[in-house]
Amino acid sequence: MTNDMKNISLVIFCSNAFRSNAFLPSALVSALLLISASGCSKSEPAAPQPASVPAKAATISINPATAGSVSGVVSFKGAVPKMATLDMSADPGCPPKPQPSEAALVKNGKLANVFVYVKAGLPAGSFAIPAEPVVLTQHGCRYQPRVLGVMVGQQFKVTNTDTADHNIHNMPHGNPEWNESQMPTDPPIVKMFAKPEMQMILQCNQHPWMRAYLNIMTHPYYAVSAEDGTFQIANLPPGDYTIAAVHEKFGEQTIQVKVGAKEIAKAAFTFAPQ
Ligand SMILES: [Cu+2]
Repeated sequence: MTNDMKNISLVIFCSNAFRSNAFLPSALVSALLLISASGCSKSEPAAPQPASVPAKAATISINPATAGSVSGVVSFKGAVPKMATLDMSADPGCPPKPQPSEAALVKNGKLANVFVYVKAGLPAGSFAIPAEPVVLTQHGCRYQPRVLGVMVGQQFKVTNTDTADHNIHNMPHGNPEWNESQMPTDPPIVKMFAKPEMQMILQCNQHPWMRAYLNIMTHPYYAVSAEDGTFQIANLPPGDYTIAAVHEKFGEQTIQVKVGAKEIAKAAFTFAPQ
């Protein structure tokens, strides 16, 4: 029996979790099933774990000769919410002076930390999963970055560069929940997600002000607005798209854009106090 045949037989006995998931493209499901199968039978020799789902799982190739992009800025109009001050001084491993909250970062009328993504319009199929992990760092007793995205099946790595102990705890709506402490000398915590999910909250049980928002995507077409409100979503096949922008306090907005071949389509969002 070849290794592939063994994996297939293991899938039949071991894994039901991914088969019925309508969100997942079939090729990606196959890759996830193989990963799942390799760890579910003690009688089988341990297969080497791939660093990520191999690129061959992708069924959609983007033609660089026609790919376009969406570029824009997120503005904020109205009274800027007052930033709370965070007192971290109870933990000697955290900054001793009061720190500003990051819940609403407005500068010169532009809003940062808005997750902008393609909500509809992409061709059916699966997209290549980056081999590099998405990294969330605990630094200065904050999550850096506060808002981020990762693809289904991509590695998500959590590191601790502080002298403080942290405890990362996710609040999922469909993926498994975990709650793990991480000492300063501990190796990175590495996770992978099987289901798409928006705005999954990550928090620290040691430091209640620590919070991050993780968006688990089936495609790579997303960005987070920078301090000046700008964002860019590149390498898009030409088409008509619904672009959404979501902020932890100010909700979600959508707009329609048309991306022509080699074109940079403009997109603008304006949020206001709620
Ligand atoms: Cu912490």
